[in-house]
Parts: sequence; C-alpha cells; structure tokens
Amino acid sequence: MKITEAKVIITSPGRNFVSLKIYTDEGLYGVGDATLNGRELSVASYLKDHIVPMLAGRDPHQIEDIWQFLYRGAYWRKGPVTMTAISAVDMALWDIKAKAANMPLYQLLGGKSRSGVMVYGHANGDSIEETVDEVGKFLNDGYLAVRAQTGIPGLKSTYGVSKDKMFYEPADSDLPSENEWSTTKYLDSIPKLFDTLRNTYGNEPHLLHDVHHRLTPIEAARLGKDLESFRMFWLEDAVPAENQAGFRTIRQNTVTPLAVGEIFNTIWDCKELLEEQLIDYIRTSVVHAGGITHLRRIADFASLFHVRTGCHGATDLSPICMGAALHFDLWVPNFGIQEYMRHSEETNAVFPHSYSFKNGYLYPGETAGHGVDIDEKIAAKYPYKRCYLPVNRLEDGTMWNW
Ligand code: GCO
Ligand code: MG
Repeated sequence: MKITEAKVIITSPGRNFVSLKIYTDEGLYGVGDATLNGRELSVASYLKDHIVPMLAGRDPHQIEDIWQFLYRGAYWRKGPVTMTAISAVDMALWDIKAKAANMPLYQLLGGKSRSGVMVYGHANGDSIEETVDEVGKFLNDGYLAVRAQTGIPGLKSTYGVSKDKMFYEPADSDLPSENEWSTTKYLDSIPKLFDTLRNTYGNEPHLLHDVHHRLTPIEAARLGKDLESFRMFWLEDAVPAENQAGFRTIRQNTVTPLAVGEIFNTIWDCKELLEEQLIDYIRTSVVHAGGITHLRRIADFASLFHVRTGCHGATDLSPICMGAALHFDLWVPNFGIQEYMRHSEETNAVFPHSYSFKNGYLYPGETAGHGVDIDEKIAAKYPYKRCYLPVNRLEDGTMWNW
C-alpha cells in the first residue's frame, strides 16, 4: 500500500478543528486530529507546507518509521506545533492500518483490558450551591466521576465556570478576554465546595478538580492538605509544570493524588515527574503528545512508577482524538480515567463516530479503524473563525497563568 495524498481540513462548528485525511492507493483513508486551541492555523500550515509534501509514496503501514522520520527529521524536536502535526499523521496511519486489518484499533494495540472506559464529566456553577446541583445532574446521568469547578466570591469570572453548562467552551473570543485571579480567595473557597459535595453525595462518587496552573508549589501543598479528608480522585495542574522538581514540595506535604500533563507534548516533559513518582495520573493526549505511538511509550514508562493515565478530553480536542483515545484507553494496562467534555450537536454532525456513553463509561464501538470520520460537506459549512483562550491577571493587573 502507498500513500497517494493528504489533505488538511479546517472547520468551525462552534469552535475550530483541524483534521488531516490521508489517502492510499488501495482506496482506504485515515483521519487524524490536528487541533491546537487558539493556534490552529500554525499546525495547519506545518502539515500543509512541510509534512504533506513528504508523505506521498510512503508505505502507510510503516507507522513507526514515519513517526521517527517526522520527529528526528525535523531537526527541531518537540514543541506543541510539531508534536500536534506528528500526532495527526500518526492517528490517521493507525486508522488506515486498523481498517486494512478490518479490526477496531484497540485490537491492534493488544486487545481489550477492560469492558468500558470510565470517564469524568465537567460540572460547574457560579456558587457552591449551584455547583453542587450541577454535580448532582451528572450523577443522575450515570457518571461515576465528576470534575467540579466553582465561581469564587469577589472574582468576576474564573476558569471552568461557564454560561452554557452542557457544552462548556473556554475559547470564546476573537481576541483574548481577561480574567482576574486571587489565590487567597480561591484557597478559601475550594475546600468548602468539596466539603459540601461530600456531605451531599457521600464518599462514593469520584470527585476531581482542576487548578489550571494557578498556584505555587507551597500553595498547592496547602490546598492538597486542606482537601485530604474529601478523598479527591485527583487535583489537576496545581502548578505550572515547566519545573518538574517543583512537584517535590507538593508531594512531600500531601496525599491528595496529583494529575498533570494536558499541555505536555513528549515524554521529556514528564520524565522526572514519573521517575520520582511525583504524580499519580499523566494527562498527555493522543493529539498533543505524538499520537498513539508516543502516548503508548509514555504510558508504558509511567506504569513502572504506579502512574495511571487520565487523558485530556476537553471540547477543543476533536471527536477524532476522542475516538482514538478510547481505543488506547480500552487497551492501556495502567488506565486511570478519561476526560469527557461533551461535543455539541453541530460538532458531532461534522464528525460521525461509533463511540457511545452508557452508565459512566464510554465504548469505542467495533467499527474498523478508530471509528471516527469527517463529513466534508457539513464541515465546509463552517469556515474558520479566529478564537482565543482567555488570559488571567492578578487583582493589581500583573499577568498570571490562565
Ligand atoms: C481540561 C483543560 C481544558 C483546557 C483547554 C485548553 O482539563 O479540560 O484544562 O479546559 O483549558 O483544553 O484548550
Ligand atoms: Mg485541565
């Protein structure tokens, strides 16, 4: 089999998605997600201008060799743009290989390790009371695990609290909107939220929370301690993680489980975190961390250190990424949980897929490949619209982490 051509498809059914479609001389094609929220066109150009011209004529079955060619061959290694582009190629090639074998992708990875993939949903509200009600709705819908984010008294807006509760969307503006942050106000609110949640729903539901990179290690250690009796499933992105050693302070001071990695793009971003057992869940995704090929390498390394997977699955990762992630999750021995932030009806129509939700679990389906396609006619109805994530400032105006 030979690759004949590849095409980059940009569509914006409510938010921007970049996809790569790779065609072969045997009539089979594969699709991969190439979406990098807020920087979408840079990956589209990387693919169109620099990768697509090198694909024609290659054997699509040589996934590993093509991965190494694109990674080593760029000379400039790593980085979100390069790695998202490589991920898209990798996802599309695994799709082709599985279609050629006439098997769902998980079979090629080693088969099922479990019957379904436990997912967590996103509940949020302006106040603790509203957030508690929203968590209840997810539990009623059958979710076994829910992430809870709440508005902070005294702050106009904060990460994770949305107007539309069902299809929450953080990138909403053609120029970055500005949020305001106070660590003192935040640290005061969050333990009250989880105290109320445990009093209302007991200890059984898994509860998660995303700090979204806003604390220092010592502040994160304090929050972890304050949350200990509420038995969190995880505390996510407690600090920015460029300095992996920073996690030592958090780790030495709390037994609250730690998750990190949605913005990592290679194994090098988490090597120290894993080797030193500084985290419990690694959140690297199929789309931003080098596709199935590289994610598998990260997960295997993590398994040596009791670290489980918890792949990023926000709405800015397209259904193609979700489909591929579910096959990975069904196989990966050290699976922890999968994030599942529901896509809108418009998005689902552009990306017909075989995965489905039931009683807290997602199932990838038995379609050959990763089970997600792109309907180009519907996709063409939604042209690209520039859209940024917000930024964040302290109350005195100092730039902070969003
Ligand atoms: C999450 C994430 C998202 C990101 C978004 C950025 O845990 O799902 O933190 O909400 O902010 O994916 O593009
Ligand atoms: Mg997050």
